[in-house]
Amino acid sequence: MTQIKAQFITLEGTEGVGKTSNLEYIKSLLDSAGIDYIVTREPGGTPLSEALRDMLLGSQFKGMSDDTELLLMFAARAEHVAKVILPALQQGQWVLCDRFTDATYAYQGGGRQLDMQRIQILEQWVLGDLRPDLTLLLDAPVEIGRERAGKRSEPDRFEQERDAFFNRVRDCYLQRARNDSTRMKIIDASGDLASVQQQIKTVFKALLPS
Ligand code: Z5A
Repeated sequence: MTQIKAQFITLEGTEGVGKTSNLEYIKSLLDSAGIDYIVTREPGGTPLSEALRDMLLGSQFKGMSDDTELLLMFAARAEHVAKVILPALQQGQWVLCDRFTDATYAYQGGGRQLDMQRIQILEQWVLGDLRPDLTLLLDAPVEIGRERAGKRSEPDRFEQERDAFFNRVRDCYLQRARNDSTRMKIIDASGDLASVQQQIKTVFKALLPS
């Protein structure tokens, strides 16, 4: 079997597009290929980052400023990268991460309309040269994702935003994917799970050792 360097793979998309559901499918593809990997998420992935996640998503600090939100996202990421992501990649383990910095560009940049240059500065500071090798952008109209997510649980601090916010988030994701099409693959997530998984399988076929 050809050995390839440990890959850093991220999943992105607006709420309810099916990241969690398809993560299970991706795990099954990696398992079948005998790949050693870890699964993690953002914000979160370490005890400190999970505590920050609770602050960011919960209702306790509902009125936090947009800058605070941005800085907390990167504080959580700094800890996650240092304690989990880099050590795993250095040991040859693949990393499968539910959301990463593209989410900051999309939500804090697109959604909250914060200055993209500030995000770039923080990205450079916190990540240095680290970038995902592959990002799957699960894309579906905002109404479809909201309808799917709505069937599930109490809305978090982001899920309480209006459709205009999520449409800016989606537009930003799509723009980034068009500008970086080698790394970011757009998956049409509006159809049934089987059709989404078929597209994911095609992307992974090109990546996994044969
Ligand atoms: N955030 C941020 O602002 N800045 C950042 O830098 C980062 C994050 C990293 C937490 O994300 C929030 O943090 C997020 C952005 C912000 N807020 N929002 N919105 P999260 O990933 O934990 O939360 P989420 O985006 O809301 O994820 P989710 O609701 O768990 O959605 P999902 O994982 O994409 O969907 P799912 O749970 O797999 O599926 C939802 C339902 O749809 C479920 O019942 C499935 O069975 C069903 N489903 C899934 N796919 C299909 C298809 N194809 N057909 C039919 N039904 C389906």
